[in-house]
Amino acid sequence: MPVKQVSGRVTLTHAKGSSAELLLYGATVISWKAGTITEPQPIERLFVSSKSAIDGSKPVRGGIPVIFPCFGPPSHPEHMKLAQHGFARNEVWKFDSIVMDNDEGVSVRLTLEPTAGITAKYDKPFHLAYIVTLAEHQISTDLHVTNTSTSAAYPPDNLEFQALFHNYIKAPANDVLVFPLQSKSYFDKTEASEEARNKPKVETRAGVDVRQFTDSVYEDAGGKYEVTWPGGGVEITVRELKDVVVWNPQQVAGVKMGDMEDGGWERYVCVEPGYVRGFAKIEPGKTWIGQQVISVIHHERRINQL
Ligand code: TA6
Repeated sequence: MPVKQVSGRVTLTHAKGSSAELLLYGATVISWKAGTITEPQPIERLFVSSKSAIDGSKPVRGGIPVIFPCFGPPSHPEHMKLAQHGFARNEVWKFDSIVMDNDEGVSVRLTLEPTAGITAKYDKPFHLAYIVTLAEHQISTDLHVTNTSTSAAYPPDNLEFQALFHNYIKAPANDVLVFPLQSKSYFDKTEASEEARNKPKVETRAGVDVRQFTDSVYEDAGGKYEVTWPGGGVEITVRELKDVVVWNPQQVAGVKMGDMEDGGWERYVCVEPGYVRGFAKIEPGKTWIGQQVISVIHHERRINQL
């Protein structure tokens, strides 16, 4: 049964053995298992903390949380009643349809529309559709944001938002390299002062490691990333998601997170494609689509050793 729905969970199974599982809560992918050409046995590719809530009581600490309409603490006037990272990751989405179900891939569509709870803190008209597609060696997630305003006012009733896929990639964190980010401009959120956090830096490393507490927001980062470690890795390619965040709390910040399993920071790196510097804007009736494709890397690629 390539698509199964059981009590708020959707499971996708590909004919070649890969699988994915997502919660209707937050449309959060909580598992993606895939093998490689040389090692075809599917293995878990995402990290979910064993202390994470997955009962809908709070956002999942792991998997692929969907971030909308704001990234981080809200800064846009229309977002000021929202929690960090917006509401998409902690609302229950509707299962809309099976989009594809063949040897090429298994794909499902979830939707989210304003509820009374959302409208109480965010009164802009919107429609979200989230399409998750599983293939033999890759998973893709597409977020469609539609401005459903029917206003003919001038200036137009634009929808202004940020969006990001908060990927927790399962990896030996201290052996990870993320590239190519060299020469890209980034903002270092680990800096102590707000002034320093808002001052752009330039990445000098060919491969970015997360052996220290890392929380870097790369702007206009190129849209194709490799996350590698000895013996493994994934590649992420995107559409419309011009920025990318690299985050690992290490122990210094990880121990302060109540839902982070002991030493969890050693077992993942977050590489998060998004539109998070500035705001995407769509006019009434228009739709914006942000897409990522995460593919397993079949043959080890290491641009430099640690
Ligand atoms: O994407 C990195 C980040 O913004 C970090 O600053 C850290 O806050 C992380 O997200 C997790 O945020 P959360 O709200 O899920 O605890």
